[in-house]
Amino acid sequence: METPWWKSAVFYEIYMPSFCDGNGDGIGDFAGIVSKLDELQELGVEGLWLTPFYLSPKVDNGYDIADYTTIDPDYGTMVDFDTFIREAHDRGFKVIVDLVLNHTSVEHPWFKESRSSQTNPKRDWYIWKDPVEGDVPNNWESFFGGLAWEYDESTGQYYYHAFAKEQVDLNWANPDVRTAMKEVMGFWLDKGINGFRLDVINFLKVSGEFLDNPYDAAGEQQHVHDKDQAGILDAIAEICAYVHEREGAFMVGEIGSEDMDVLSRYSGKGLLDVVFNFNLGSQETFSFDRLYTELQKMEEVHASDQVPTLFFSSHDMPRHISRFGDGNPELEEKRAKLIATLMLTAKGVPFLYYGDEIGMRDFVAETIEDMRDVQGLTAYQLALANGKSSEEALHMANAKCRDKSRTPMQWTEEKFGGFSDAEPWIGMGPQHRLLNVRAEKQRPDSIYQFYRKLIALRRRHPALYGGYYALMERREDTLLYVRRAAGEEALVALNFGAKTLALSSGLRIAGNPYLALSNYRETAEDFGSFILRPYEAVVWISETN
Ligand code: TEU
Ligand code: CA
Repeated sequence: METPWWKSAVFYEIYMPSFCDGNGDGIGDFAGIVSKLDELQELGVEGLWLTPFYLSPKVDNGYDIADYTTIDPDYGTMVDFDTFIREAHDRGFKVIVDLVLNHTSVEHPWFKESRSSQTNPKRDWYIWKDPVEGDVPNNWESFFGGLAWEYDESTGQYYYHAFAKEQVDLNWANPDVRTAMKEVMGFWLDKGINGFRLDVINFLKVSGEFLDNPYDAAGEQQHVHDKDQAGILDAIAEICAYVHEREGAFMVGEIGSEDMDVLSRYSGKGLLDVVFNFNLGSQETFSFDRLYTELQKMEEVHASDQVPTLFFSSHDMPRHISRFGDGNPELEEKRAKLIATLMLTAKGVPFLYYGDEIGMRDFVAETIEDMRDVQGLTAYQLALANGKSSEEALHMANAKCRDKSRTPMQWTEEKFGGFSDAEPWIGMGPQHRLLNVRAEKQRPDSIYQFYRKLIALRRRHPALYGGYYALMERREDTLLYVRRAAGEEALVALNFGAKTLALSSGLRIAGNPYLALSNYRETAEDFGSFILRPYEAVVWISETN
């Protein structure tokens, strides 16, 4: 059997409103993306993941869909979408689209019908419950803060929403919902897309008993009854069977779980191709011990037919360069290149987040008027309601706010970063006149140039994406692993610590290894006496026959 395309692809996440504005209204769109496809080809990525672009009131930037088969006018028209697909395919890209199956916008016609009366045929498409003693049905909390139940005056029942109250959870126990969603998936497959990124796919089912969720010692609610419920795999298997009928269609599921055993249930034969594992890349500050432990767990748990995912930033997470940063730009760049090397050469499917290739830094809202994210704004309102001052509330909101990594892509040193001629919908990231594609193309040792070299190297060497992988060992804060494919072997050494290490003793690699990549300018090219300097990343490769 031919190896599926996604096993060797480097994916690139495009946050729709922030990548490139083609019509000068300050919001990214399809025309803008098309104008940057050559740039992406130069970078070398192959899989493009687009965040939701469907008709939406955008309470949560499109993760609240009002019509699954219409393009939101902010992003263009269906003609623009078709042009994008054609232009992308002409350049050899694969396109995956982000689909939100768990919930719709309150403005979706299905919900409008559902809420119109208790006897409406679509009533059961959503999760409605009677009040219990004049109050909410149970204690379930929304992931954005506050309770997950909203009272509907006109019909006297509560509806369930795991996220914002404008994002209503569908009832996946109802077979009509499944059928409707399969039709949606078929619609986009017919349009030529190559797969889906499935939003919060482990949330599709909630416990039928609606028992209260417990709390941990710190008073945090544990989401025991509202995700990963019995029957969830049947629902996922049903949509996977449907999608996998199409040649090469790929499915990555977003599963938030700290438990690797839970995570690993969702992928494999008849199920999702891969799932996002947040535990590797989402640590708040950098810890090598934690990184090493997570890599070990990934090795132990993933069965042989399962492939992990590798990512350290996304539209829901602060950027890793800022999160792991210490204010020293030189060290931050070195560490970003270490992370890049790990992401692109360890076992797994890498997902690069737009802007990380130029070291874009996090944005922090200075006033509440600058804040856009519903999670941040909800935290602000809740803090005020709890009697906090507006200053304290802003501080608390910023801790939750996901705007940090959502600022416009920085193409040039111009006022709006070459993203748009008009004021963008969200503030510009810090230092954008310095950190941009144009400037970094001119600097030989920039993060951008490193990514370009690294991706090209990976494409040339199957050992770096396929074949054998062994997490060898750690020495101090250095991670070592070997990769092997027919005719070649690679050794990757990543020093996450500030100490210089002499490494040659005991390290073995077949053939005559040559230094294929380093994040330092001058590196000794003799494997026999190789030394790893602080924060150095190196890849040695040798031909073995
Ligand atoms: O994210 C789900 C999710 O788990 C996050 O919202 C997470 O709870 C939060 O970001 C923690 O800071 C997906 C999408 O990626 C996200 O953008 C959406 O807001 C969410 O689903 C609802 O559709
Ligand atoms: Ca636009």
